[in-house]
Amino acid sequence: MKQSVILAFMANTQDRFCNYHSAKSTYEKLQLIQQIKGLDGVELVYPHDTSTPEETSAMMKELGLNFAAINANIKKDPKFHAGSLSRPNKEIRDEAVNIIKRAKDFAKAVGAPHVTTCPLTDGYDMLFQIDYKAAWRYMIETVAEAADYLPEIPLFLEPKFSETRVHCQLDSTSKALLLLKEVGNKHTGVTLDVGHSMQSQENPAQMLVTTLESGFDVYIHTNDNDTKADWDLVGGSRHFLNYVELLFWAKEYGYDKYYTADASPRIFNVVDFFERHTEVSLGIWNLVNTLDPKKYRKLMAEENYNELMRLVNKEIYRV
Ligand SMILES: [Mn+2]
Repeated sequence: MKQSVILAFMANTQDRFCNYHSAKSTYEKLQLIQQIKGLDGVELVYPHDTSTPEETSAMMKELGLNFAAINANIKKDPKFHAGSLSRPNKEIRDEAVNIIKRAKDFAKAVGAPHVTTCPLTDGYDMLFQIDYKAAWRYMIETVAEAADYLPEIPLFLEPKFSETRVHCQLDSTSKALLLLKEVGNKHTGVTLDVGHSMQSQENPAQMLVTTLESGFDVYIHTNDNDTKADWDLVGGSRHFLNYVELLFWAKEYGYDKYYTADASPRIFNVVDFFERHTEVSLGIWNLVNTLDPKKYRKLMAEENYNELMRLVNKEIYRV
């Protein structure tokens, strides 16, 4: 199991009420990642965490870290606060697509495997706020253009139910999958964020399988929450069995990308917080490797639910 983390969580973050931790340079954040046991990958946000490909690569190499993904940020700039890929204004849409294209150029230059983007500002707050027809058509058009560019660097879309819009345009894994079906480019996939999926009342394991069976790739972000909001807690801290089931199916499909922690330390010590995350993630991975998938899938085929429950109690919960 390869584990990585999103660089931004190494330094100051904020919610509506508080600021947490202090600001750090990209190099200082990378140095902190190097201290965390169980991590050797980084997801960097383009363009906020990156300088030139040469400079960024040199820092990563010096610290012995690998690129898990490049995250194209199409929400932070004030011009994108009300949306980016689905906006009526073509200039804004073009600028968002351009950021994804430049992120792909950057990924190629540094040897990162793919680009992911989370269009969190696309969507709406009130009813009668946006033209759903135009927004959906624009979203297909802009994602298609971004996906067509440099296809050797695949583009992953990360859906989320809510925040920053009250209702995001890509409000579930299914909606992202539907968009990818409309776009019809095989060099695309879904960034399956465990917490986002659960906030959309999905089961992450089922959505992993559904996406892969539909012919699209998956990249996994790990964390946990209470299913009501995207709290970005340590993995398994509230939904242990969901995490076990996700890794069970990821292993069945031979998932070989990084598992990237998209978790926010807030009141916790940053290094300790991520060590508890990598520890539980690796622990669950090791646990999954003790299970016999053939046995489980045979019982599923036989609809032997009682024996499956017994096995979960005995082999997973170990009670
Ligand atoms: Mn995420």
